[in-house]
Order: sequence, then structure tokens, then C-alpha cells
Amino acid sequence: MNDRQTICPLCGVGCRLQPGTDGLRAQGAVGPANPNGRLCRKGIDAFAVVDEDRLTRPVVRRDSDWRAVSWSAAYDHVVDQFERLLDVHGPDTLGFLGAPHCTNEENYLLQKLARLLGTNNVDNRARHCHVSTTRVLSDRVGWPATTNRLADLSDADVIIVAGANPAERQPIAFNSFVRPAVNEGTTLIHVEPVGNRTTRLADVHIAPRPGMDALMFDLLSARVLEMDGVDRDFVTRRTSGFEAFTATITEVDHETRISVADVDTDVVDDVARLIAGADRVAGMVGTGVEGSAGRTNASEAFFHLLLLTGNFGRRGTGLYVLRGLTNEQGAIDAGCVPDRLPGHQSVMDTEARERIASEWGDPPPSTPGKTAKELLASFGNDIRGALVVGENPAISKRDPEWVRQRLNALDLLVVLDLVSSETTRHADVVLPTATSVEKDGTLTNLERRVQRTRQTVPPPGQARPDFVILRDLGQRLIDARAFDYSTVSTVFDELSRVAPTHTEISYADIDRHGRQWPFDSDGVLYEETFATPNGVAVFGSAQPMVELDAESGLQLVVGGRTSERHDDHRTNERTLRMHPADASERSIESADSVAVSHRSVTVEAPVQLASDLRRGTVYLPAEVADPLLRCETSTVTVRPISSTTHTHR
Ligand SMILES: Nc1nc2c(c(=O)[nH]1)N[C@H]1C(S)=C(S)[C@@H](COP(=O)(O)OP(=O)(O)OC[C@H]3O[C@@H](n4cnc5c(=O)[nH]c(N)nc54)[C@H](O)[C@@H]3O)O[C@H]1N2
Ligand SMILES: Nc1nc2c(c(=O)[nH]1)N[C@H]1C(S)=C(S)[C@@H](COP(=O)(O)OP(=O)(O)OC[C@H]3O[C@@H](n4cnc5c(=O)[nH]c(N)nc54)[C@H](O)[C@@H]3O)O[C@H]1N2
Ligand code: SF4
Ligand SMILES: [Mo]
Repeated sequence: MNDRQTICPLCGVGCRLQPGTDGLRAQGAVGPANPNGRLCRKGIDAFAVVDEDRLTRPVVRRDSDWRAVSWSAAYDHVVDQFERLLDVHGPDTLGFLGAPHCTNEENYLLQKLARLLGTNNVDNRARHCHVSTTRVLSDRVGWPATTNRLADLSDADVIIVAGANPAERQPIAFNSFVRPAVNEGTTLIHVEPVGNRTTRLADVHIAPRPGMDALMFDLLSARVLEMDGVDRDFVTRRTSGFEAFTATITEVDHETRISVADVDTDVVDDVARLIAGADRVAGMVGTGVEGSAGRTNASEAFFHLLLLTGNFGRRGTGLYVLRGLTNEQGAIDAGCVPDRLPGHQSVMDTEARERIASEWGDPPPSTPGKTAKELLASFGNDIRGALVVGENPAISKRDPEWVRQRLNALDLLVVLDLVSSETTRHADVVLPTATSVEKDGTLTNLERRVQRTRQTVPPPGQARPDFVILRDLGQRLIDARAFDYSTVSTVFDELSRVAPTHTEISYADIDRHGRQWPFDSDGVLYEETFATPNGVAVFGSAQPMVELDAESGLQLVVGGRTSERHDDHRTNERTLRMHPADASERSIESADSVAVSHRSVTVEAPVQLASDLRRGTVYLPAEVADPLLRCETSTVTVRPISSTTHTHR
């Protein structure tokens, strides 16, 4: 990897790139996540973050007056205010949010700062995008992370993608690994109520009723059992709880589940036969399986299907978590989690706390802190001061006015960001930082690959890398020795000493190919044993049955938010997608404007007809659907707009 090459900061795939000849558009460079050296449309803009909107000087607000100040004045102000809050209210009234856009080293310093100040109130919002999947993985196999390498997908006989659209959301991973596998004969199954670019490549499209995937995955497990498709040897040697699981699965009422999940019996049978007959099956999940109905957990049911058929611990198998942000994995690996220390160890684990104390001088607190959601809700009440590193809590599914009130209710809000945002507008101190193409460090992509990011261009004006700011604040708020880091490599090497995931990986060893954690995994987790206390994977039980909502109307499915700053608009149009038959029943034609309503809330959008949608389901991108999401509805009515309609925008 030459000195001009770095890692794309714009999503969790982690493509390698370098500044193009014009200095603005990025040029792809061959890397493990982009073996053809390609970039997506968004990645080409990796250096365009370096634009006129950038923050270039620290600013402090007194009443409504913003003043540019020197770095030392800004630091003094932050330190004075934090110390005052600590004296008056104590450490658990502080909250720390970040930083999936930042490096592993920066995340490590952020949680170290929080914990040495005396609180576990440190979290990041992106963690919640995949929380049910990662919980299943940590509870049942060991690590909250993708189990295999992207490159192993070529060994899969079957790939099942559920609740995700990697063709658009992780395009280079999709085009470099999934598409070639499918072209070579791998069967692609897409579990998706709407249909999108990923569906276009799929051999099988199953469109269960939104939220009901768990019931369908259990049905598949039940059918695989009946077909004698269980990998008996694997289940006996490597798992526990199989008998109890089977007992609950054989009890499931197929008829009712088929009708509630609204899937075709023949398709379920065909897919079960495919899975039972395949040697290697890999699963990929995104945010769409996170909102399961009732107490069901789609990721858990999907996991059971893979475990039952022996699809862990070998190339071409496993479960991939399609993470969104560039260092979402690294932020949690480094410990920006309220109940987990670096390396996913519990804050209550005595041994882990001792290991950390021997490095830090003091142990971290042992009481779990507040989650990102709880922190936001406590702003101004239990939480008086917050340090936010590269997060934008003001953009959320919550009512924007409520979020504004929460942010304003803080005694002190310090934000580190590249640009001004809705969140910086409510801050007392804003510190200008550098993007990852402007700084050194490491980022961990969605396949657990730790890669070096390098400074290829300098940060603008007085902006500084988050690493420098967090180190300087640590030196001033804790003591100079605990934050005595001359380079990022000294931070990474400390992380490797305290985090079991990173043991024996040193900064100097991270070469052209990056390094997947753990050190000795060769990219595939759990080849011999699972990372559970007794080394075996643990079965749970079948998912509880769900009653169908009596509420009538069309079911609303919402797609992920698109970043305002990048060229996303072509892939996510602000239209309501609707099945032609549902449209004609309502006398709606393509491109008509419609009102999409739940009770008193209405949003407006032009209609795009799409026959790959489930009948009875409509789809809106998040930025249009937000007002509807806030009333927590899953059903809407749709009607053509008449001139008297009042709309909510
Ligand atoms: N271009 C671009 N790429 C991005 C981002 C971006 O802003 N722009 N953001 C990144 C981030 S932060 C994230 S988290 C990822 C998100 O990546 P994805 O999780 O792939 O996001 P979505 O495109 O919303 O895809 C979710 C899919 O789940 C489907 N779905 C909804 N409900 C259900 C259900 O009940 N069951 C099933 N089976 N499917 C359902 C939806 O129709 C949709 O197609 O994308 C990342 N990639
Ligand atoms: N309404 C609604 N809300 C959503 C979603 C939705 O679909 N709809 N999606 C959710 C999802 S999937 C996610 S992942 C979250 C994302 O939530 P956030 O991560 O909070 O939001 P972003 O806008 O992606 O990024 C936050 C900020 O990070 C800054 N940043 C980028 N790089 C750096 C860096 O190196 N250092 C520093 N200090 N700052 C940096 C950017 O300038 C930006 O202002 O949002 C969630 N919120
Ligand atoms: S796929 Fe993700 S990491 Fe790769 S170029 Fe596109 S945005 Fe960047
Ligand atoms: Mo996300």
C-alpha cells in the first residue's frame, strides 16, 4: 500500500482509494474489499468532504453569540465546564457519543476518557442498526461480528440475503463478491418484501409479510428437519440445546405460520430443499430484519436455520452483518458500548477490568452505562453534559422538536465534527476535525478487517484529527501520563493488549491486506470451536407466534436514510412505490401525487409502480416517511391528492 492510498470513509465495505489526478475525485486502488480497484459513485466523492462547508476553527458559544477561539481557549473552556459538572453532579451525569465515522484509536480514546472520568455512559447510535443480529451472534456463537471473509462468498452454494439491499447499500462488496459467485452458479435467495436492485440478481425472491420473517425462517427449519437435512455430525459435536430446539420447532403450526407470514408453501419447500441439499450456505442480513413483529427475532430464526444445517466455521458459510458506517464494527470493538469494554468484554468481568486497570492505572466502572437512546432521553435531566464525536443525534426517527429540546436542555454540549449540522447548531463548543482521508489510524470493515487509513491530504484551516483532540482533552481532564500518546500506533497497540479480539495484532503488522481479527482466524471464525464459555454454539427455541394486526390499510415499509451530502439521489428516489394492482384499485396511476396517511399525519409523494412489491405493501424512503414513523404505525392509507388535502412536509 503506497503512501497516497487510504480507505474510503463513506461505508463499512472499506474500499481502498487514493486522490485522483484532479485532487478531488477519488481513484480506486486494489484492496481486499475492492479487488478490482473499483469504487461506487459515493466513494468517488471521498475527498469532496473537503469542501467549503468545512469547519476550520474552534468556536465557543456564550448565550447566542458564537466566537471563534484558539485551541487552547477552547480546551480550557471544555475542561472548566466538565470539571464543574463533575464536581456538582458527578461522572454519571456525563454522556459520550461516538464514533463510528472515526478510527479505532479515536474510539478507544473516547471510551477511555469516559471510563477514567468514572462513567460507562458511552455508546454509538449506529450500533442500534444491527442490534438484534449482533446480540444473537454474541449470545450464541461468541462475537458480535460477521463470521467470514467477503472473499469466501465464492465458495457458497447458496447465499441468502434478508432485510438488506447490498446491491445499493454496499455496492462494491456486492459487485466484487456476490455477483461473481452468482455468475459462477451460486444460488441467490432474496428475502425482501419490496424488491430492489439486489432482487434483480436473485434466483429466488421470497416476499414475506413485513416483520414476519422470523415465522418464515422457523418454517424453513421445520421443513429442513422433516427432510432430514440436519447436519447431525455438526450438531452433535459442536452445539448444545438441539433437542429442546427441535421440540419447539416441531410444534409450530405450519398452516397458521404460512398464512401469517403470507408465503407460498411451494416456495418454502423449494427453498428448504435447496438449503438441506447444499453443502455451503451463507447468510447476509441488514437493517430490514431488525424490526420484527412482537417478541420475535428474525435474525435468531435465521441463525438457527444456518446452525442446524452446519453452516458455520467453513468458507462459504456463516452470517454476514451488512454494517453501514465506515467503522461501525471498530467502534464497538474499541468499547464505545455502555456495558462492554474493548474487545466486547463485560464491564462486570473482574478479570477484564483488572487487565484494563494494569494498563490505565485505574479500573473502569463496573455498572453498565446508559445506551445512546437513553442518553438522549436523559439530556437535561440525569445527563447534564455531553461530548459528541462525529454523530448527529438531531437527525433521528424521533420528533425533531423533542430532540432539539433535549439537546438544548444540556448544560454543556461539545461536538467534534467536520461540518456544521443540526447537532452543532445546539452545541456550546464545536471543535473542527479531520476526515479519515486526512488522518492516520485504523478502520475495521464489515468483515472484521482492520485497515490503515492515511493522511493523503491535510485537514483544512485549524481542523485537527479527533485523535489529537481526544488525547489533548484526556491529558487535561485525567492526567498527562494516561493520555501520553505520540502517535496513533501507540494507541492501537494498547488496544491490542487489552482487547482479546485484537491480541497479537500490532499496528506495524497491518499491511496491504489489512488484518482480520482475531489474529489466528484466517478470516473464518469458529473453525474448531465457538467463542462461547464451553466452546459450542447454543440453540434457543422457535419464535413465538404473532397475531396479525387487525388494523386495515397498506403495510408501510421504509428504506434507509440516504446521506444528504453524497450522490445518493439517483438510487433512492423520493417516491412511494406501490404494486400496480393496489394502485388501480385506488384509481392511481404512475407518477400521480398521492397522500400517504396514518390518522392525522399525511405525507405526499409521487407514485412509482413496481410489480416486484408484495401486494398490500408500499415503500417510502426514510426521509419522506419520518413523520409517519414517529407515530409508530406500520399501516397507511393511500389516496390520490385532491386540491383540498393538507400535507405534512
Ligand atoms: N448509498 C448509501 N449507502 C449506504 C448508506 C447511505 O446513506 N447511502 N447508509 C449505510 C448505513 S448507515 C446502513 S445502516 C446501511 C443500511 O443498509 P440496508 O440494511 O441494506 O438498508 P435498506 O436499503 O434500508 O435495506 C433494508 C431492506 O429491508 C427491507 N425490509 C423492510 N422491512 C423488512 C422486513 O420486515 N423483512 C425483510 N426481509 N426485509 C424488510 C426493505 O424493503 C429494504 O430493501 O446502508 C449503508 N449504505
Ligand atoms: N430519520 C432517520 N434517522 C436515522 C436513520 C434513518 O434512516 N432515518 N438511519 C439511522 C442509521 S442507519 C444510522 S447508521 C444513523 C447514523 O447516524 P449518525 O452517525 O449520527 O449520522 P451521520 O449523519 O451519518 O454522521 C454524523 C456526523 O459525523 C460526521 N463525521 C464524519 N466523519 C467524521 C470524522 O472523521 N470525525 C468526526 N468528528 N466527525 C465525522 C459527519 O460530518 C456527520 O455530521 O442514523 C440513524 N438515524
Ligand atoms: S462501497 Fe462503500 S467503501 Fe466502497 S467506495 Fe462505495 S462507499 Fe466507499
Ligand atoms: Mo446505519
